[in-house]
Amino acid sequence: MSKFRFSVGPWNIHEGADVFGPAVRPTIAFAEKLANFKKIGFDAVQFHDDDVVPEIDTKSASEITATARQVKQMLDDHGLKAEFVAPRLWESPRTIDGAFTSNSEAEREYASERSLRAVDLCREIGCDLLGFWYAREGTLCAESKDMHAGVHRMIEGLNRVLDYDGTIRIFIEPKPNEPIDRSFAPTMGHALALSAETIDPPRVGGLVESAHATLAGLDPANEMAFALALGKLFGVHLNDQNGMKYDQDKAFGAENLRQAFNQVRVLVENDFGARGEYVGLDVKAMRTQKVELCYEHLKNSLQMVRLLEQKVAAFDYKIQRQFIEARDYEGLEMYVMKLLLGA
Ligand code: XUL
Ligand code: MN
Repeated sequence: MSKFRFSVGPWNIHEGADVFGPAVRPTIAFAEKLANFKKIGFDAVQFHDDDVVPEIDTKSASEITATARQVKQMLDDHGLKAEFVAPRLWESPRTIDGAFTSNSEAEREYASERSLRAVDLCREIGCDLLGFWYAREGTLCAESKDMHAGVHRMIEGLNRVLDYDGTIRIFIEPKPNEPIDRSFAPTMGHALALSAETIDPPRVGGLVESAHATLAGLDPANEMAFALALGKLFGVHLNDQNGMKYDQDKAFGAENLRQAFNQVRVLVENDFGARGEYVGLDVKAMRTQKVELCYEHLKNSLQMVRLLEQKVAAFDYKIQRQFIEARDYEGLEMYVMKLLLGA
């Protein structure tokens, strides 16, 4: 049994297209995904705004509300909650040069308006958390944007949302690159610095994705611990990543078991989840995976969290203290590796 409640996004079951090749698996209907999510052991669903309302930019306000209510009903029918809504600010022709940091004022305004619609969606589907992954806030050409102005525009964008709804909470999900080269919010430190400058800092926190931290050359467990220490870890996206290359979203623990252990340890030690937070996954099946087995990466990731919770329960804090007192960190490291190997 896990002490955590888990969430997953519908995009985590996908058709397998990558930058160099087309889809290799058929599309699975949303209702079927929900049924399987529940069966596998998830409690909540993460949404982009257009996961709730497809082609949201072409829909009227009443169409948006009607579709959102249907989705809420489907969640209720499956015994699932909504965790958050994240406006998808990276696919529109109006966000080619960024959203809040676009060089075009009209495009910046589009980003804000679309974010406010995402707040409405949160309310319709029953959550109070809005997510910002700043996919295109940064540069491909280093000289193309004024970062000083960009930072203030991102804060302004956050303030617009905070001002629009007095109880909505926002997380920033930092990522250093991809699709942008130089991101304006690459790490949790950047995210929380932005938070501190808003009109209501307690309502703006961060979400750590393991792969994003790894892409920044950082330890995901430390990124989590940093946000936890400041009371700012609003969510996590557990997954894994082999070094600093393209974003892989591999099954949790598949690449770096010790780092995965330390992520679970930090979450357990700091009572993550006690304020209603979910342990979210953001994992993608490999392109080679056949459709009959396209949920395995989710099952495996959940199993890995649970197995690592057992390892955390077995972690002997007295032994840890003895090694710390002797300043024998070689010994402590070997103790952890033997614990993980069951040796
Ligand atoms: C992209 C990523 C997104 C966010 C949600 O790398 O992780 O799926 O988690 O917008
Ligand atoms: Mn993510």
